[in-house]
Amino acid sequence: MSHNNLTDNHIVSLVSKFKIDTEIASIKPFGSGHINDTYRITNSDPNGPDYLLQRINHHVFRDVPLLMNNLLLVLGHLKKKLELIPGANPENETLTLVETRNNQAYFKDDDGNFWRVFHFLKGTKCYDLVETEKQAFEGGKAFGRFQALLSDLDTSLVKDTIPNFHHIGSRLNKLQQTIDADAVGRVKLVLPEIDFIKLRTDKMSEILAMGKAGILPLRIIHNDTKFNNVLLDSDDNAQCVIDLDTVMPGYAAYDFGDSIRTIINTAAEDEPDLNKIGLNIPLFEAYAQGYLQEAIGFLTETGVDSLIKGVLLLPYIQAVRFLTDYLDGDHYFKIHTPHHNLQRAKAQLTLVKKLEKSQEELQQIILKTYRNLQQ
Ligand code: GN1
Ligand code: MG
Repeated sequence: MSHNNLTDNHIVSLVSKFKIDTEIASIKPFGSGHINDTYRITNSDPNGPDYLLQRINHHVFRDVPLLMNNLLLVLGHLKKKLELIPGANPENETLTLVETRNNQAYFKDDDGNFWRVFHFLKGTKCYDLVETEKQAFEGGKAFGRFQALLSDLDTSLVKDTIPNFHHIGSRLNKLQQTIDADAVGRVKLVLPEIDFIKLRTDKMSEILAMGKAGILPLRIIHNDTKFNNVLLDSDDNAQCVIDLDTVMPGYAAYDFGDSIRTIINTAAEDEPDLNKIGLNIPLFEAYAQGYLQEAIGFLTETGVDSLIKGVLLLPYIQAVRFLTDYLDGDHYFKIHTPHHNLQRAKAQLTLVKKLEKSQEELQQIILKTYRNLQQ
C-alpha cells in the first residue's frame, strides 16, 4: 500500500520519531479534509491508544512553527478552562498532541514536510451531513462553547496562519486577479457565476464594515466550522472540536455562518444536481439554539445581529475561493474530478440564492431564540 508516494516503511519510520511505544497494527488514510493528509494509526492492543498522524500542508500553511505555536497556546487555554468546569473532561474534550522524542510538537522530515501526531479519540464520530436535530443542536453547543472558552484569550497572542483568510475584500481581489490572468482559459466557462458574485460585493462586506466601525469585536474563532469538524460521542453528544489550524482572530458570525453552510444545506457541499440544494430550517433552528445557549454570555446585541450576515457570507466566500482555485488551475483544494472546484462553487452559490430568499425567516428564528434565552 502507498499513500501519496508514502510507503508503509516511510510512515513507520515517521511514527518512530514520536513518543509512541506501542505495537502498530495498521496505518490507514483517514478523514475527508481538503488540505492536510491524515492517517489513523491503530494499536495492535485494542485497549491501547490509537493515534492520528498528520502531514501539515505547508503550501497552504506557510509558517508551520507559527501555526504549531498557536495550536499549543489554544489547546493549553482550552484545557486550563475545561479543568475548572465541573464534570468536564479536558483529555476527551480537546485534542492532545504527542511530542517527538526530542520533546518537539512536530517533526520536519528531510523533504521539508511537517508532521505531527494527536491522540485519537476512540468511540467518536463525525458527519459530513447532519442527520438529526440533536446532532445540529450538539454541533451548535460545541462551537458556541469553543468560542466562549476562548473569549478571554488575548487576540494579539494568536497569529494569522493564513493572512486575510475570511477577508472578503482580499478574496474578491484575488478572484479578480485570477480572472485577469485567466491562466487556464476557464473564465469563459464561468461568466454567470462571476456576475452573480459581483452583484453582491457590497452586501457581503457588511461584517467587515461593522468591524472597522468598531461595533463588532474581533475574537478568537475557529474559522473552519464545517459540521465534520465536531466529534460526537456514541450518543451523538458533542465531545471535541477538531481541525484547529485556522483558529485565528475573526468575527463570531464567520463561525456561525460556516457551520450553517453545511448544516442547513439538504445536499453536499459539492452537490452536482443543484435542484437537490435546499434549506433544512429545523436543523438551522436546532443549531442556533445550541450555539446561542453557549454564546449568550459573550455575544453582544450587534454580534447577534451579525449572525445572519455570516450565514450569507460564508457560502459566498467559499464559492469565491472554489471559483478562484478553478480559474487558477486547481492548486489549492484537493479535487476528485476535473471540474470539481466549479461544481463546488456552483453548489455554494445556489445555497446563497436559497438563503437570500429565506433570510428574513432565519433572522426571526435567531432573534426569537436569543430573546427566549435572555428571559
Ligand atoms: C478546507 O481541509 P478542510 O476540509 O478541513 C479549507 C476550509 C474550507 C473547506 C471547504 C485551510 O478545509 O477553509 O471551508 O476546505 N481549509 C483551509 O470544504 O483552507
Ligand atoms: Mg480544515
